[in-house]
Amino acid sequence: MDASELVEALVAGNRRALARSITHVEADSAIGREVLRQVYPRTGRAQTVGITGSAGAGKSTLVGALAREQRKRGRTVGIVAVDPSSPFSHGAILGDRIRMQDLTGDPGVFLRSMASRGNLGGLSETATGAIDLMDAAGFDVVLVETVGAGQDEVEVATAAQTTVLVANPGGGDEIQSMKAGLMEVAQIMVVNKADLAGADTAVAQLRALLAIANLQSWTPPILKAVARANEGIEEIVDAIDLHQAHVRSAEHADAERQRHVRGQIIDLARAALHREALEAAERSGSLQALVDSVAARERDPRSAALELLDGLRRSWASSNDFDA
Ligand SMILES: Nc1nc2c(ncn2[C@@H]2O[C@H](COP(=O)(O)OP(=O)(O)OP(=O)(O)O)[C@@H](O)[C@H]2O)c(=O)[nH]1
Ligand SMILES: [Mg+2]
Repeated sequence: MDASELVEALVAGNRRALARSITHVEADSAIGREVLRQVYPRTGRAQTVGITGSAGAGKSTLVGALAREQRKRGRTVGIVAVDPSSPFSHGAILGDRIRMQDLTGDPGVFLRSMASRGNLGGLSETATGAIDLMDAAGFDVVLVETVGAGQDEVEVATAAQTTVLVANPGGGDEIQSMKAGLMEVAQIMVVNKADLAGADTAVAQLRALLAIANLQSWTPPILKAVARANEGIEEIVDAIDLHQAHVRSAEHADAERQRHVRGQIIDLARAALHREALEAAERSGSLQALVDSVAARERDPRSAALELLDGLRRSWASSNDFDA
């Protein structure tokens, strides 16, 4: 099937076409790029929700619980689980399959696990693409889970309209080390595992971080949940609905749309630039030469980085086919 046929089929609700399109996007194939181009005008209907937070915070359990609550509310759900390519995540994918087993038999749910493409590909590229495809395929809600590892946390925050940050009690040090900037990219805070001691302390720490964040027109609620026991889930879905109403309200829609799209463009450009730079460096062998020279202390790393960029600019100027 070519791109137009894939788009036509996935918009009509064909699951196989959706799955194939996501595979193309994952591979960053020409068809994948064309499908994304054609599909974009048909997006914007779904609630897109990113679930981020550190490893083991309970994101998958929460995604499962949120999906079940959304199904109770009569909404169809697409789920994108993004795992880093580590041995740890293979276990996680298996665990997720078990946690979400009941969901996979539900025709109103479409679950897709994707591996992030290591350092060559941005999570933002694949996740944003998969979200758009599920949106265009007509799912009412699209949930994206990601293991938040520094940069990726911010990236997934631009992939979805509503980002839920999952923290845990006893994660005090971790919460303290979170940057206020992270507060600015999450619109809902959840202290999961509130059955464990210290949940209120974690809430207070998050509140203190929020107090110094540079917030715009939306103040993130801080909610407690026990995802494993299905507690606090309705409140989270209510909060997601409220935030979605906010971003779609006549008063805020334009500004929110601009904010979201601006972040997406910058993240996608950064990911493309990162990939281009690495590919060009590996192709020309210039990276290895610079590595050797910095390792021998003939150059400093900063000069080497600037030289690498110079080389990249020259290759763009001569090839004239920068096609990100
Ligand atoms: N006590 C308690 N444990 C929970 C709760 N929610 C999830 N867990 C447990 O925490 C562990 C990790 O849960 P996951 O849902 O896999 O967490 P995750 O954030 O998706 O983990 P990774 O994807 O591997 O980063 C599992 O053993 C869950 O059963 C909760 O509310 N309370
Ligand atoms: Mg998980």
